[in-house]
Amino acid sequence: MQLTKDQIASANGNLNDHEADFNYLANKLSRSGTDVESLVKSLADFQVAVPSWALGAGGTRFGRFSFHGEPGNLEQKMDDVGILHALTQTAGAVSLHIPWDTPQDYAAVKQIANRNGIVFDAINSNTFQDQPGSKYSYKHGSLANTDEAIRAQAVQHNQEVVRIGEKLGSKSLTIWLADGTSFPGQRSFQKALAQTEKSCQEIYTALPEDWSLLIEYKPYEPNFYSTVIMDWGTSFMLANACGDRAYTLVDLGHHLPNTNIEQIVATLMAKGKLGGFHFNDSKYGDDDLTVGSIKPYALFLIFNELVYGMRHNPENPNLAWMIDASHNIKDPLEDLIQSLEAIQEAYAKALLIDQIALSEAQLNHDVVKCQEILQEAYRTDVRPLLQRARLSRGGALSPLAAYRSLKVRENLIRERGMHTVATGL
Ligand code: LRH
Ligand code: MN
Repeated sequence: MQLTKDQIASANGNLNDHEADFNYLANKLSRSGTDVESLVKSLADFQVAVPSWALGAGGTRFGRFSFHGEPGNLEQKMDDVGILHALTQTAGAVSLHIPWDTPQDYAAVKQIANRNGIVFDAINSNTFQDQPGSKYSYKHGSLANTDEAIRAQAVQHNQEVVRIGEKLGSKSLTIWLADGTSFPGQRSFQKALAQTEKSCQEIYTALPEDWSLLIEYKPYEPNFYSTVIMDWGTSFMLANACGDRAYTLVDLGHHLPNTNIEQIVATLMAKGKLGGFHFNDSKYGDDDLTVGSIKPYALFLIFNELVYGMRHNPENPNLAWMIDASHNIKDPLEDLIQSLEAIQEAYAKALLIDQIALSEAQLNHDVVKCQEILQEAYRTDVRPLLQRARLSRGGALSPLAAYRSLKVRENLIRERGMHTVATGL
């Protein structure tokens, strides 16, 4: 299924209300010196990669409730990303996970990507599950395993994933390791870290010169006592041990409760080692919930550091913006539409922060004014700006309303049937 610009324009209907809301906001923002046109362009240019593993219903060990009309293969997943991009005009990339999404027909997959205006962002390896026919098991770890042959198998898998990514045009490899322990005494922390560092260096040195390595950290799950790459500091250390094109990837759900993630972001950008994000939200653990559904203010504060960093840390690379979510009860496409909207909203509000006034208030230790400057931006309803950015690229005034009025899910079920199951989590 594909959505045409005409279908979306008809779903948009009359734009008078949008015009009125936009003009009111644009006048208000222009009065305080905001360049509204360039802000709208920044939003329109901001593209987020959709995770290929989150286009079907997710689940937990307690159960999985199917969502009908799921994509049954990579080609259908690409079509679904195309639908998201047609509606939101901000989902112009996909992040694949191997072997869940190993292309069978590269030409067909690339043709669908081109047709939908989608590029291939970071590609993900998987050494947290055993593959049918694989010689060794990753039950006791992969890149950190005590057994050299198992580490070699895991390094080889990562190199194979890079070769797949090269054929598609990806330029970065994301490594997330489940490696760790569930009981004290189960492993030597130092040996596990040393072996992980050596394995990452082997993968890094085999990377094509124009590729980067993104090292994702996580404090726990599926191991519940220790994880080798447990926090930003360990990932940062490993990235430095690898080289200039190795960076830390921040998954918002991979932090212990009340962690100050915006400070981690500022620290990594200051050191030029922030490589990218997995956006989601969480209340307790790695809940992989809709972005901005639990802690929207925290997301805003993170984007404040990102906007500052993008202006003051030229040594930091262009960031890989990706979503990493799991949809246990919502329609996956509606959930992703909400996440894309929340990311755009946080970015727009952060762009409204008067950074000069903020620096001055910080210098004067005017703590109250610092908060007022942040919250003035946060309290601004920026949705007319997001709408304008989408409309400027032929997108939907309200992607969710258009998704429903165009009966996309019903059409997908008619095309694919009730029982297709998407690969992934
Ligand atoms: C681990 C993780 C990682 C992916 C997986 C699907 O929790 O965030 O990014 O490989 O989810
Ligand atoms: Mn992740």
